Amino acid sequence: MKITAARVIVCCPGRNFVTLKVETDDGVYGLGDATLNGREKSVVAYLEEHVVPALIGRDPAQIEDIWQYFYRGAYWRRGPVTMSAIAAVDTALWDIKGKVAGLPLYQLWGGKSRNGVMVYGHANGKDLAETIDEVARYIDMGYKAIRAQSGVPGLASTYGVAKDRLFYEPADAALATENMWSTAKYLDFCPKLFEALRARFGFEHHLLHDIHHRLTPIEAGLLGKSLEPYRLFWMEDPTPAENQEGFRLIRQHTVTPIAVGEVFNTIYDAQALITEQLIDYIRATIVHAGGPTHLRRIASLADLYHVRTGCHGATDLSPVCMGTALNFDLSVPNFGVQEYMRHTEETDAVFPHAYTFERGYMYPGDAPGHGVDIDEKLAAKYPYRPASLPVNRLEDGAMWNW
Ligand code: EZ4
Ligand code: CO
Repeated sequence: MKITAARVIVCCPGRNFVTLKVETDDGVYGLGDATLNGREKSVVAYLEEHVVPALIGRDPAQIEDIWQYFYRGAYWRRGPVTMSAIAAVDTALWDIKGKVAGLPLYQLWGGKSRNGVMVYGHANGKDLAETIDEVARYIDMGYKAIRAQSGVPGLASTYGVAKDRLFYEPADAALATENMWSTAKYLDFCPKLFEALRARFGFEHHLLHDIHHRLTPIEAGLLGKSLEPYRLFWMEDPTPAENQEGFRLIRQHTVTPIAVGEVFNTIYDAQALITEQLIDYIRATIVHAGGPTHLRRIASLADLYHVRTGCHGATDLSPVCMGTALNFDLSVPNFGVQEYMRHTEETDAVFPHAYTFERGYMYPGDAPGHGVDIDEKLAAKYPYRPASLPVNRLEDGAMWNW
């Protein structure tokens, strides 16, 4: 069997997606997600200029060798653009292997370690009262785990508060929107939010919260400590993780569990965090961390240190990524939870998929491969639209982390 063609498909059914389609001489094809929010075209160029020409003629069954070829062989290792491109190839090759075998990917990865994949949804509101109502709505929809984000009094806007009820898309303008941030206002408000949520709903549901890289380690220690009575499932990205040692300081001060890694692209980004048990959940996912081949390696390392998986699953990760992640989640022994932000109807129509949601759990389905396809005719009706993630400034105008 040989790879005869590989094409990059860019479409925007509500938001931009980059998809790699790898075709073979016996008619089987595989799909991989290559979407990098706000930087889509750089991955398209990397794939088209540097990856696709080297793929043609290779045996698609040689997944590990092809992964190593594009990782080691590039000389310039790692980075989100390179690793998203490698992930797309890797995902497409696993998809082909599954289709050839007639098996869903979780079967190739050792079978089911659980019956279903617990997912968390995003409840968010412009203020405390609206956020409480939204959490109630997610409980009604059957979710067992719910992330709560709220507008902060005194801040015009913040991360995680959607304009639309069920869908959240932060990449809103061709040139980045500027937001304003105040750590003091946030630290004052955040514990009040979770106090109110536990007072109203009790402790039956898992509650999660995303800090989105906005605190210093010592501030994160303080917040984690003040949230302890409300027993969060996790606090996410308390501080930027380039400095992995910074998490030692957070750990000295709080037992609120920590999840990190949605922006990671290799195992080295999490090496100290995992081996020193500085985090509880690793959020790296298929598309930005080198595909299933590399993510499974990260999960194996994490398993040695009691770190569980909590794959990123925002709307900018395409259904192809979601279907692959669900196969990974079902099979991996140290799974924790899977993020699930619903895609729009337009996106779901462009990417017909086997996965389903039922009472707080998701199931990848039993279609061979990852179980997600693309309707190319429909995709062509939604051309690419430039969109960037926002940036953040402090009240004095200094740049901050968004
Ligand atoms: O801001 O995926 O936990 N989820 C998140 C996301 C990220 C976006 C960035 O593209 O932090 O909402
Ligand atoms: Co996040």
